[in-house]
Amino acid sequence: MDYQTEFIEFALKNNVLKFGKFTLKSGRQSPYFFNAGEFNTGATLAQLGRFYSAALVESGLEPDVLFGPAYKGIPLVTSTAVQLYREHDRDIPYAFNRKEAKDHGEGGSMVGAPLRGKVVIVDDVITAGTAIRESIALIRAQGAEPVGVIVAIDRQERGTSQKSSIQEFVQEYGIPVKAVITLDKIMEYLKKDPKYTDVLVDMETYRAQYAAK
Ligand code: OMP
Repeated sequence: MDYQTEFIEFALKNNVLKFGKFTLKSGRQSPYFFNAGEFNTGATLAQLGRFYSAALVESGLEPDVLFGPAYKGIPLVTSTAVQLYREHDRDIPYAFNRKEAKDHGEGGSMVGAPLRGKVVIVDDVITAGTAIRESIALIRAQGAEPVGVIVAIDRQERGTSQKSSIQEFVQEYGIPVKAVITLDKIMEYLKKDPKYTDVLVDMETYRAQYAAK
């Protein structure tokens, strides 16, 4: 089994990938939702880090530092760093931000390794791309260079044009985005199991309405 199929099964089993009615940050009504926050045990987080680290290695990116945007990116970047070391023998410093800048103690809004050199962002989902643009600005403000983004899922939805938000992002910034899985891959998987027949109808409708061309 390829690691993407393995990841879909893992996400379904842990109720991270869910079907129903969900309102997205963009306001779109989606028949599915991917909630990385549901990877909330030691075992699932360790496994999740394995998928992210596999995607990072496959991307060919060679970061000096990994960055996980608050809040959901924090456990993701941590487990990715751990598994990069354990599974791939690569010990890479990591950092994350606070949502509220601290004005006492060590101060500032960054925690962990200093952001310098080439930085790869580790995040959960890109839909419209708002969150990821904030991370780019944050990294540049520290004088470092964002060189790539690893996310769990590419929903392949239109941004402001006919292209997907990820395609728009890549074009605008020249920074590659690697997703462990895509909407196409999820649908391909669902097609193989009759129990998802109804879900697939809703997914097709949604894709017809919002998918990138
Ligand atoms: P954008 O800022 O529009 O790219 O949305 C990304 C954010 O949407 C993620 O960081 C999540 O908080 C949330 N999200 C999910 O977690 N899973 C989904 O399947 C869809 C969304 C979303 O609201 O679009």
